[in-house]
Amino acid sequence: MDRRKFLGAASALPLTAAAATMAKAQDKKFTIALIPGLTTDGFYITMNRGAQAAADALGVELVFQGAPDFNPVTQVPVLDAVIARAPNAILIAPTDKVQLVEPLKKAHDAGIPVITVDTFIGTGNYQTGAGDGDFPLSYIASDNVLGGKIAARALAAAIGGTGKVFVSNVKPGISTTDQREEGFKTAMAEEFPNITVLETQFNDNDANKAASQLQGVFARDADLKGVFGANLFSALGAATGVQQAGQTGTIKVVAFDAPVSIVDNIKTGLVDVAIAQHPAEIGYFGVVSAFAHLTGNSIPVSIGTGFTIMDASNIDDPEVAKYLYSE
Ligand code: T6T
Repeated sequence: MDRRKFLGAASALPLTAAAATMAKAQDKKFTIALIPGLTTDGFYITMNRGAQAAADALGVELVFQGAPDFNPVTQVPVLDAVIARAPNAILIAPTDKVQLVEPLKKAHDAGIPVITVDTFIGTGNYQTGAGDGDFPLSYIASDNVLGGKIAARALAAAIGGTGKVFVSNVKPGISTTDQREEGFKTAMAEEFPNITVLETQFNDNDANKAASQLQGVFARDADLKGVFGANLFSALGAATGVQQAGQTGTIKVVAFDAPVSIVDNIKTGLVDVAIAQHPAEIGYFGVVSAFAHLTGNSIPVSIGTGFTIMDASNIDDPEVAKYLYSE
């Protein structure tokens, strides 16, 4: 065979294989389930929007099914119901690192590929052969340790590098918010020796509880300078607490997440900085990754998505505002 013919034959092979895979993929309409941490959170609503965009582009049926609160007790029955319907793949934001391992193992044992989005189970290092929770194919999310460090630096700048602050957080056991707190405390300890981080307040994802906890901390430490709200409800609640205590602009607020209401909070000076995640991107790449796997392609074991930092100087810029979450 001359060289030209040989090259032609070699390049024809993968093309034929790819065409066959695509034809097969088109014959069969895949169903991919997306199970959020909870259904009524702008973060997951935006993730679903991104997932739907990818599903439309790929001709996939996307099912968004979740619980009304961020809790393994309500998420596991939803997961069981989804497994019973035998989708081709499951994308899930597990609400607890440990408590979702066994329930998700059932999906894996039933031959349903699992990809976790936003949060992880076990250590989050998948496909290593180590631990009970390494079976998901991929983890697609923000770098939450880095996000916590960004929050620490923003809060330190807002309070002039000295004084008392605390973290308003959801509850221990959630990979994302645990990592944000870890990143925040690491950066504070390493980079800001004149800042004291008071005890973390856990609010169970209840903004009202976060608001009263803020007031409780302020009642005990009247020289409180700032708070880091480690997710949407913690941040909104902490900001409300600051407002109710009449401390707008005096107690500085750095918020993780970017619901639409954060715009007003930034403009009135109640919130100094909001760290927006890119949930639409997480959903989009979740569906693309599941589809790639289902059509015989290998996929990365982790995909990191970025942040957009919002403050009074840029919040009116459409290139920034486009990262506000849907409602
Ligand atoms: O911060 C997000 C998400 O990343 C986290 O895992 C849980 O809380 C949110 O959904 C915001 O409410």
